[in-house]
Amino acid sequence: MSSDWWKSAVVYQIYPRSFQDSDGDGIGDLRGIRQRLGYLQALGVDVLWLSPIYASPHADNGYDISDYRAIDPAFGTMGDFDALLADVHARGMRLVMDLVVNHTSDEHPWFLESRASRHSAKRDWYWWHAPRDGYDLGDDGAEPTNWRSFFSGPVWEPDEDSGEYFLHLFHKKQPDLNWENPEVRGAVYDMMRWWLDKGVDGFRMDVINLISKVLPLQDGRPGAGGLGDGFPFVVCGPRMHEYLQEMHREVFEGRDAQLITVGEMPGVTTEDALLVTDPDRHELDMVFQFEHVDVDHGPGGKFDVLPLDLVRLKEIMGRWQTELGERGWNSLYWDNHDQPRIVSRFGDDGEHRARSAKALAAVLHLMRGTPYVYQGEELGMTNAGLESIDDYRDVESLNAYDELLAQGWTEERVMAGLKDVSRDNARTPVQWDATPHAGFTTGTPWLKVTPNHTWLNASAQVDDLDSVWSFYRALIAMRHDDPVVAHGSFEMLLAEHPQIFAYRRRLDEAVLTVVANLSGEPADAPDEVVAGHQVLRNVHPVPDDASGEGRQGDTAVGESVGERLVLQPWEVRVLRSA
Ligand code: TEU
Repeated sequence: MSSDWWKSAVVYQIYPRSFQDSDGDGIGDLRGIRQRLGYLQALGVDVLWLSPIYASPHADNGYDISDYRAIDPAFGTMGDFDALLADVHARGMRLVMDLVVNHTSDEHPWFLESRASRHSAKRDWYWWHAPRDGYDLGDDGAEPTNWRSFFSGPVWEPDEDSGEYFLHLFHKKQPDLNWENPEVRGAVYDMMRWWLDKGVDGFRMDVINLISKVLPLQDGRPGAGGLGDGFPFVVCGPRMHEYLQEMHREVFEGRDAQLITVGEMPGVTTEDALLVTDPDRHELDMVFQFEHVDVDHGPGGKFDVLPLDLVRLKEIMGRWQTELGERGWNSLYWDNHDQPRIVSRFGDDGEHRARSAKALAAVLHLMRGTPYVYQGEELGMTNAGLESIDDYRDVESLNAYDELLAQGWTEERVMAGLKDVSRDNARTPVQWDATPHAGFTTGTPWLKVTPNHTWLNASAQVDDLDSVWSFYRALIAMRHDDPVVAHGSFEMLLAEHPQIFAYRRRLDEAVLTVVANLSGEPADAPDEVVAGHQVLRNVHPVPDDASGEGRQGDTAVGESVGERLVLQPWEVRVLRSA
C-alpha cells in the first residue's frame, strides 16, 4: 500500500442521524449503517467518514461533544461501533472519524471544571475574559471583542457565577478550547491515539484552521447587526501550522501511511492549503476549502443567494487545481451536511435532474484530488423544499431566521434564503425506497423525508444502468482504474465560456478531456476540446446519429466523436486518447 493510496480513493460521508434508523426512534444509528454496507461496497467507495457519533447534547447535531470516548446512545453503543468498524474492514473499506476539537460541548467535564471557578485548574483550557474596561458583565457592548458568531449573535457568553465571558465561535453550547495551553493539546492527542489504537483509519477535522487565534484578541470590522468580523483573527492563525505539525508528530508519526487526514478549513487560501498538504511538512493529507461553495453568497451573507456565475466558479476551481499543483493535494466536494444539494443549487432539479446531477458529478470527480460523496448525492437527491420555519431543525437556520427578521428582512425573503441554502437541505433522511418514510425509519423521522422519495430513491436506481447512482459508480471505478484520473496534471479549457466547463488531464501519453454543458441551453463546443474516444456520456445517442452506436447506457464506451460538437442541455462527455 503506497503512502498516498488516498489519491485514487473516493470517500463517502455518512451523516448518521439521517442515514438509516434500525430501532424506529426516527434517528439513524450505527446498526442502520451496518445494514447498508453492501450498498456502499457496491457503489465502490473506499473510505467512510462518519459525522460525529460521540456523546453529545446535540445542540449542533453532535458537533458539540460531551465525551470523546463514548458513543451517543441515540446512535448505539461502543459494542455497535466495534462491530461496525470490523464489518467495514471486512468489506475492504476504511472508517474515518469526525474530530471536533476547536470546541467541546459546554457539558463536557473539561468545561464544567473550567467554569466551576476562576481558579479552576482547567480555567485556562477555554477562553475566559473579563468584561471590557468600564463595563459590567451583561452590559451592551461589554463583550471582550465585537465578533459575530457563525450561528448569529455575539461569540461571548456571560457567566454570572464567575463574572466573566467565555468564547464560542459557534453556538453558546460550543465553547472554544484554548489551544495555547499545552495540556489541552496533549489531551486531544491522547484521545486521537485512543481512537487510532482502536483501529480507525483517520480523521476529518472540524474547523481545524480556527484553533489558533491572533493575540491579543481584538475587535473586527463592524458589519450587519452591529457585530464585528472576527474571521481574520481566527482563520489560519499564527500557530496553526505549528499545532498541525505537533499533532502529526504526537499522533500520526509511524502510522500515517495507512491513514487519511483531512482538515475542514473555512477561509483557507491556496497558499496555506499548500503548506498544510505539502507532504514534506508533515501536517495533513488534504483540506476542505470553501471558495467554490461560497461563490453564491451575496453581500448579505450566505442566505442572500446569488445566481451561479459559472465563469467565476471555473476560475476558483481551476485556481485550486493549479496552485496546489503537484506538491499539494485537493479534496473535491459539492455536497456535505452543511451545504444545499448540488443538483438544486448549481444544477436543474426539475426537467434535467438526472442529467445535471451526472454532469456536475463528472466535472468534480475527474479533477485532480480526492472526491467526497455525501449520502444521497449519488442518487441526485434534491433540496428539502421545507415550507414552514417549524419544519427546520438546524440551529444555524433557526438563529438566522430570528436574526435576519430583526435586521429588517421580510419573512418571504428569509424563507426563500433558507429554502435555497439551509443546512437542513442536506440533512433530510436518505431516500432508500418508495415506502412512507423512504425506508429510513419505521417511526417518525427527526426531519421530514422529502416527498419526491416516492420516485427518487435508491431501490429505483441501483439496478438501472442509466441512473445517477450507476453514473457515480462508473466515475468511482474510473478513479480506481485509470491512472490519469488519479495522477494526471490539470489544464482548464474554455475558461471564459459562459456555459461549458471543460478541462484536460494528462499523464505520460494519456489524455483525458472532460467537456460539460452546465446550462439548460444547447452549447457549441469548439473543435479544440473534441479529441479521443468517448468513455462516458450522460445523454443517449439517438439510434441513427452519426456515431451509429444506437441507444445504450450512459456509461457507453468507444463512440467516436465528430469534428464539431453541439452539447445538449447538461450534457457531459468524457474523452480519452492514448
Ligand atoms: O462547519 C464549519 C463551517 O464553517 C460552516 O460550514 C458552518 O457550519 C456553516 O455552514 C456556516 O454557514 C463545521 C461543521 O461541518 C458544522 O456542521 C458545524 O456546525 C460547525 O463546524 C461547528 O462544529
